[in-house]
Amino acid sequence: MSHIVKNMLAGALVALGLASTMLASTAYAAGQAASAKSTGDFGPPQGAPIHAVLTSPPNVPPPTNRKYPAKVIVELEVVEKEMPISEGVSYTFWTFGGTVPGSFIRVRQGDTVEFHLKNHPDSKMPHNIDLHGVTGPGGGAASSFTAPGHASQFTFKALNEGIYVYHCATAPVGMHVANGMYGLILVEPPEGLSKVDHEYYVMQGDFYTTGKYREKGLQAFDMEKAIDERPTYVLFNGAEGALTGDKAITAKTNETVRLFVGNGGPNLVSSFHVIGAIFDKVRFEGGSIAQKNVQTTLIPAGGAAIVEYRTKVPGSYVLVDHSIFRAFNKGALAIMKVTGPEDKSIYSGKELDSVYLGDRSQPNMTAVTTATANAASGKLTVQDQAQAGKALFAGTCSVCHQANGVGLPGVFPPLAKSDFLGDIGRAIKVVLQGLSGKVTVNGTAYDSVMPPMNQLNDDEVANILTYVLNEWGNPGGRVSADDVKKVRAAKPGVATQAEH
Ligand code: HEC
Ligand SMILES: [Cu+2]
Repeated sequence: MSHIVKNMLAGALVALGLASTMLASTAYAAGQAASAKSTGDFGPPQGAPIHAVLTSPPNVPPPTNRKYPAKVIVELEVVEKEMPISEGVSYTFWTFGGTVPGSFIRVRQGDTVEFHLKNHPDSKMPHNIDLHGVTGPGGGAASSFTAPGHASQFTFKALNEGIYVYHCATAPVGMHVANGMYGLILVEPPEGLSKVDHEYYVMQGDFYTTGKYREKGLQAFDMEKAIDERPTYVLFNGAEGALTGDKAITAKTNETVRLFVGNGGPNLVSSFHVIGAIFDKVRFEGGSIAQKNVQTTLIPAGGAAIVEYRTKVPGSYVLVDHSIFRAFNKGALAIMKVTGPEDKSIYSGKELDSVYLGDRSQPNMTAVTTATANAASGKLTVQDQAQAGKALFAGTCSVCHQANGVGLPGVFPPLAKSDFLGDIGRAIKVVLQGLSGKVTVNGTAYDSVMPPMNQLNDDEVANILTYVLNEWGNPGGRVSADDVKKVRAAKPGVATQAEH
């Protein structure tokens, strides 16, 4: 064998090795395989122009089911509107299509997209759009600057398949994004995505209000908090409870679920996790490589991922940003409710919603909205307060004192028929400052620790205690937000029993 032939053979072997590695990685990620095979489909648009179906979150438009590139017309309107950000709390959002996140757009790789951006006549601000799926300066931003009552148009070819964020890029850009101006556009690979039973649209964002978390009323944007990256709320789909209780996303057991998860920011990176599920497949960063068996996936601000898993056992699966204070104290919590038969070989336990869901374990918290509205119009009743308090007690206090208020022997004293509750001022103090050391409740001694719960607002403490006073055979009575305010403002003495 000549030298040359030997070298050629070696070269061929190396090439073969490479080929088999490629094969292995192709098999590893089916989606990747498909897109690696396809050379794209970038010919001129065929057929009559198609009007894109846009959907509001958490819905996703149906697959394009197209085998050829088309001209697709997208019409999106910017609307500035006041909407609830939490129960009894509202915020003036700036939206693409009237929702936060904005309408979901779905096209096919190779499509020529004719984009029409309208800005509603009632808008106060000019807006534009930067689509990360666009190849071209500013992602369309410069061509789409639109004053209130105007419309603009630009055209782009969807060159790269994947899931992309779009957002407003009008100065001050951070403020436009913080007000909810972002959404997702899916550019399907030419062969489409694999068939699944459910597709949902979930997008995280951080919000900055002048008032505290859950402080009632219309809240203004706080530029200073935004610059300091100190969000008041971290939310999925623009509001607390947007995807919990009777608004939870749903599936049956043994179904495939695909989540398009975006992060609008403006500031935070999301550690996206579903409690109780393992992602079978994640197209992290929205890219074409699929990672398997993922517990938590990072979603950068201005980024997105495609997450897929198969549901196996019924129950409530909690979607969180695993930077966990954001989930339990800033609102970054959503629920996927899976129904169907149990499979004891996979999971045998009973369902304990309240452990992870807190006050979101209920169908809704409209009682809080009602109490807030009635307080604002001066018509707040004891019943309103008790109903709102009941909703807040669940998960906040019930974890220890139990849903029926009886506590746990030797550890958590009862709130049901508690003789300790005779002194309302002291009860308020216990909630705001916590309690430790020996206390005697109904003749039984406890020597344990209750953490302070001063993250609760005045109206929340008032409503919780009003609920407690009027429940479980307790004597009744009423605590006002003003009572709580006074105790909070007073010198922080310790809530000992000796004061009694
Ligand atoms: C993490 C567990 C825990 C949570 C949550 C909790 N408590 Fe307590 N609570 C305790 C413990 C423990 C004591 C007794 C402390 C001691 O032994 O000094 C106590 C004592 C009290 C007392 C005085 C004793 C009594 O039984 O009347 C009141 C009133 C009270 N809690 C109300 C509340 C309210 C209202 C909430 C919800 C806002 C709440 N607690 C949340 C653990 C908790
Ligand atoms: Cu804008």
